[in-house]
Amino acid sequence: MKKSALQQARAAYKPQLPIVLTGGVKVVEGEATQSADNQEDIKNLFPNTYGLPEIRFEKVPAEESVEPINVGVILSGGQAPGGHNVISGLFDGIKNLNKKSRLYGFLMGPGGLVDHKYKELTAEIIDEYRNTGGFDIIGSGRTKLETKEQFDKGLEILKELDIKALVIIGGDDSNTNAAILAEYYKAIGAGVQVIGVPKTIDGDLKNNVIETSFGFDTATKVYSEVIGNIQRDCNSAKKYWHFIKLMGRSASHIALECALQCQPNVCIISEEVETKNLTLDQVVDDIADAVVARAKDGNNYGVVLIPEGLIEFIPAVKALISELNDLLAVKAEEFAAIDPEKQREWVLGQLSEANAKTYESLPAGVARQLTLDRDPHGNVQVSLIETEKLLSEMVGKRLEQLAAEGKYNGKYATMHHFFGYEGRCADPSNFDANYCYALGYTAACLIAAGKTGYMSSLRNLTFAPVNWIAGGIPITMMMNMERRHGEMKPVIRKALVELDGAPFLKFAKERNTWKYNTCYTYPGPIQYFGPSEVCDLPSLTLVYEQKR
Ligand code: FBP
Repeated sequence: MKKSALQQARAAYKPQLPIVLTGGVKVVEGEATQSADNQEDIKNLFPNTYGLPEIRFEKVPAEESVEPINVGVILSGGQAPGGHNVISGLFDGIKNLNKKSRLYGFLMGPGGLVDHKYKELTAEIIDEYRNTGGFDIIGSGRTKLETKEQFDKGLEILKELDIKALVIIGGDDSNTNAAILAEYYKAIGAGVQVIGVPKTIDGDLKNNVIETSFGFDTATKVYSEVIGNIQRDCNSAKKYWHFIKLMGRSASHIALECALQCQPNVCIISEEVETKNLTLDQVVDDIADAVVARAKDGNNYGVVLIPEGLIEFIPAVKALISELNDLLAVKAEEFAAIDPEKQREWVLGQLSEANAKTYESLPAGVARQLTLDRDPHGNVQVSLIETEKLLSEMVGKRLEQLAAEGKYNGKYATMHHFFGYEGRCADPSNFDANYCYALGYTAACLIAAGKTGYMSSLRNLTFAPVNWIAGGIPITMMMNMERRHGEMKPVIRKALVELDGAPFLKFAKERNTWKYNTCYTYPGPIQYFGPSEVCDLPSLTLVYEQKR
């Protein structure tokens, strides 16, 4: 692989480990835990891994004779900056236990375990990927691990390679499956531990014990850089309204973080739209209000941030998606057999009156997207819906009406952007490089401590990495029951933006000033070398959440 100058220099970066992980560790157990909700149901479904205590590591002198251990690792779901550092931290962690320990990577996601596709990750391979973005060391995939056949098939290869522990690096759905796998292997006495690592740029795998998921920091810095650049361009030419859709399937954490970093004119937060029961027209009116007010001051330009999940949070659309999910769960084959030209009509005939009305009111392309292409976890593929165009066109129509009523006489020219994929494989920021390496190293310590059904955890993340607290959180602690594919299932509860949380309150306090004035900030590119106050900044979301 030909390496860029930055890649070569960055390869030498030494992630900082929490001080507690720099020798041997001892396990300190906390209180027994409970699931986030539906305790009885979760307890019944996870009899062997429910109620485990939270654990934290304390530093002790390094042990001398630990047996070598073979470990497997899987990257699951969407890419997130820092995955390679999780794997290098895990590798160094198990080699530190015993040089003869071996690490096997299953290829292209959970499917690699089921299909027995793997490669051994040697020191030479690992060294090629330290501090780099991407998941290309072993690839990733979205195969859902859920059936006993898959688990048993996986166990065959784990036994063949004498693997005693499997680390699943994934988001909420993948870690849910990690918990189910851990429970199953424990129940049948398979002798394989399963450890999860919290990954996703979306930032929605967090709670009061998992402070953030890895990749969020880097991805939002990449998006904020380009949003800042667009703002400066727009403030120079003063002739376009830029509609920027930002990735983040459900939660609006990415949009909120970018808004805090860049101070755009408008940023929509899906969770607020849902809570206030807003219609699409009301969202459009809010943006049109900014366009009209700024035009009065001669400012026919601005920037609007739109979270990609918005469409699903508009209450009427949410109700529609929920009915479509149930419908397609039972009639998927019937739907697939229908001539695509007639599918719209068929769907309209199946829906309740209210949902049929919503379905009919949506542009045909958006409505169609809602009936198609669920990912293997049943999620609507919102990144394929062009919400930024939908909104800018609706705002244009509203402005025409206002102009006809003599209430607007500005110019309205638009540009559209979608920032998502370009942030998912960036070289990890110092924060993510350190966090990921420590997550991987902590996973090795959890394995050495014989734990299963735990998620690797680092806390105190706004402090310097040496002060981070390392440990493990039982995955069942984050679970509740939710309706999926028409059935109640145990899942990790997704963390949405909290409207009474510090990051949103900060945004809500400032947003009207940003809306009518031009208060853009320009974060610039991620810095890997230079002063700590520039290179080591955590996300503003974390800073406000942990304000001390
Ligand atoms: P994960 O939840 O697996 O981390 O994926 C997040 C994400 O990047 C979403 O923000 C986005 O909607 C989705 O993946 C896109 O999926 P795909 O990579 O399959 O196009």
